[in-house]
Amino acid sequence: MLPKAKYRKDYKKPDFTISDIFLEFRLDPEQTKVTAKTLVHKLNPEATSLRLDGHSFQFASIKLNDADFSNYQQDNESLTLDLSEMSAEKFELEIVTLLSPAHNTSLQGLYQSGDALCTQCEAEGFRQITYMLDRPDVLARYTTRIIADKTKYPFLLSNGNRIRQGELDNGYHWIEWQDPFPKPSYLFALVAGDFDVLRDTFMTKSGREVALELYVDKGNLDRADWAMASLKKSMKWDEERFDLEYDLDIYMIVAVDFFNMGAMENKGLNIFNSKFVLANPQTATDNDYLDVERVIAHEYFHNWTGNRVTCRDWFQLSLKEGLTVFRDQEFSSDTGSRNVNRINNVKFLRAVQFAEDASPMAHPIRPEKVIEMNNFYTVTVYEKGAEVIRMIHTLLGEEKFQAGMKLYIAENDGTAATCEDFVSAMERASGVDLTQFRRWYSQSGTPELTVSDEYDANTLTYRLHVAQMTPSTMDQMDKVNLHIPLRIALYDAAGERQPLKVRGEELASDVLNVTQYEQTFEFSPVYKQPVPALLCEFSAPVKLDFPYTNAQLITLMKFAENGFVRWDAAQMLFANELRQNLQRYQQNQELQLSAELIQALQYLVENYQQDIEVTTLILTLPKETEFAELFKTIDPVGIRVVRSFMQKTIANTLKDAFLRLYNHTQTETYQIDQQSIALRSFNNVCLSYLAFTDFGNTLVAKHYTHANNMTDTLAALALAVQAQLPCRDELLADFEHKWQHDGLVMDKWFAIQATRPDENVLEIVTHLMDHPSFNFNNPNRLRALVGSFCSQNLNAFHMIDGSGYRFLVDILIRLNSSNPQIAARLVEPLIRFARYDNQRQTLMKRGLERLRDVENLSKDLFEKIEKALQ
Ligand code: B3K
Ligand code: ZN
Repeated sequence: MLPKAKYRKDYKKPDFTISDIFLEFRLDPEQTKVTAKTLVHKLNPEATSLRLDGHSFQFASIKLNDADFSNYQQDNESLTLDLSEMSAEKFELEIVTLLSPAHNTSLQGLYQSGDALCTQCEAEGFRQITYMLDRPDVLARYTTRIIADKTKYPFLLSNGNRIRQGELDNGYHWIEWQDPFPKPSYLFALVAGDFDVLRDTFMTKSGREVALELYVDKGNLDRADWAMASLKKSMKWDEERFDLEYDLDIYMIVAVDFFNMGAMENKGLNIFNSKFVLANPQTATDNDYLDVERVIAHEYFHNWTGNRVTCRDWFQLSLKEGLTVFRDQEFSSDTGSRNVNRINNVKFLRAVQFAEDASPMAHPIRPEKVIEMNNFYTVTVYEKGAEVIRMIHTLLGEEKFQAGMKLYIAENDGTAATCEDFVSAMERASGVDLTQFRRWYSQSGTPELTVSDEYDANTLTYRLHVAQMTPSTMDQMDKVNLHIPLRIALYDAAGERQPLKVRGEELASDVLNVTQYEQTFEFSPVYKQPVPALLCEFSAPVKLDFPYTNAQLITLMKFAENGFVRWDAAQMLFANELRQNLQRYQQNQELQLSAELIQALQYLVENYQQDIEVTTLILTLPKETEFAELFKTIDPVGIRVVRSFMQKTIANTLKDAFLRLYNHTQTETYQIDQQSIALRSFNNVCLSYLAFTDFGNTLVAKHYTHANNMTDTLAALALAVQAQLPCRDELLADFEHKWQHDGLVMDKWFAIQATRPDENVLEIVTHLMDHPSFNFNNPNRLRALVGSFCSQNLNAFHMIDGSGYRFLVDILIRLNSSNPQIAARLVEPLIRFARYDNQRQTLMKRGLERLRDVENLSKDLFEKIEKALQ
């Protein structure tokens, strides 16, 4: 039987709910016994049957009000109780199930990670533990008793407060936890194991002391401090900016090595992929540090946006994810560099979310139709979702936005809410009409803004003609016009900012409301022909088309007041160069960079001190995958050739300046603060060009040897490989020798190997799957090696002989049964065949057909393959 889709429009309130649940776990990796006692309430007096979700365990028994009960039907994913004889409004169920966590490679439900046992329940993992009304609008109070061998599992953790504990005679002990806050089953968590613990406290602004506990694998305490500091910083920031305070007496974070995603916000007991907890200067790069801080913050912020106010159904996922990403972005921007954060977020959105819109998986931030919910934890729901919240913030301003937040939380605290509840609160608290704006929730795709301008020197009038259009996506043919906030600024040709006036009156806001298919905005007086900065700070997640000349872009890049605008102008310049040269390449003509671009870069490099962060980001040549998004049909070979040409030409033209500044920006001691990170990044971007000059080998090898931190070590190693320098084998071997015991650090090495420009990279990657540090069941290893190869090494994955596709399909066939969630992540590059030439398309489709015919194809893969082959 083919998996069936669920539709948002079919939402129905549950007939029954569960107010209290008492769980007992007798833990054993081979066979864990779970007893679940629930207090069930009938909400719909007409209901005669109760369907509980559950699968992947052994069902042992069921009792209703303490009596054996056999009036039920069981299928692959549920148990349906016939309650036609039951008139009581309220009754108790007791269900016993048997699980084998050691053999649960799906990493959902209860599973083993290293020597520890842990859970992952979002979205629908709780039903792998026991039969349950496993839906987010059923909120229950949880009491959890955990019984386990005391030597193997000295720590037994669950949500809420520890209320009781005791010893048993056979070397076992038990602990009971109670969570005072009703919550949906997806926020349930349990961890058992032996750990090192970092303890601290946080005093909330109302004066409550919260115990903070961070659990890491034994021996890893020297990598835990940064995560703890990040947690305290997040708690403080949320009090200051959002006036939100933590609500339990304890907050625990556990780091585990086997985890499908980044982390999970379970109430009072976050479980993290160790990648987003562990950091010290020897093992983590600056970016790792920032990622740890961001993810710790994100999960903490969920306590209010996600846990206290949760989602009514999974179609509303962006209600908590979009909002929480917006909050973590604001946290990073308030406590670090706003420019760097905005630029990196936009880079990511353009390269990854725009690509999703152009793929078979296109969906609105609030999807209409889902087969496997895990497939919708996407950049669209998360990052575009955050952009939608950011647009509301732009339209309302901080003060009204915060008033909207207050109202939203006051109205929905302790309940399961919808996106509509959020928008409606924002609207009522601010008085701003969001009727048309709501379409962002239901329309998928990347809108395109086509802008042209017109200057009348006689009347001193400047006009911007703006047209909007959202191209059809695979899920949605017809599109409507959206409410798009378009932030602008005007400069003159010398880079001087011009005021925005309409008939002499200065505008109160620099945001234009684009609401129609075509609109003209008129400004006067404007004394000189302006250079418009459009979509400043990326005020909406759209593509912009304006016929800029290179000279105009260079003016903006040099002189715009806003760092984002300067960076964005540079992106357009690079894009123009790439497009022109790709054309030359495809027509067998000689490649060349414009003198204008070279001069502009020269100017930037010489003046780097004006804004070292933005300069670094401008100099960071877009990745092949970023360039690829400029084209409807992607030429992986051409993009590699042209990008590499650009890299080498810039390097060799500006090498003297790069060398001087490289030498000038060396740092001695490693410090992790905004300024030091900025300096290191600049230093490393200089090196990234120098690597492609004739002294590349010497410099890169020296950089590696002298490095006293992972940022520099890794920069050198990656460059040695990318520039194919003679030192690379030695450096690769050195790194391997030093870190082979540590999978997390080795992931960096695997990723560098996977993205090698070498001809025989597939052979290398295939061999590395037998490397002692590789583990097929560990998602981090798979993402580092297989994921990087297929999604980042465009040239090799799309090899015209189809070898890259065959490699991936073979792996996916294995993963289909061991970890379907990861399989469905890794299949992404393959379902995007429509973006390639016919020959590649045929090969890619053949791969997908081979997958489709696999026996017991998971829902996860089925959903994506069906959409792609449709
Ligand atoms: N809410 C979790 C993600 C759960 C993923 C389920 N497949 C992490 C987060 O977004 O904070
Ligand atoms: Zn989240």
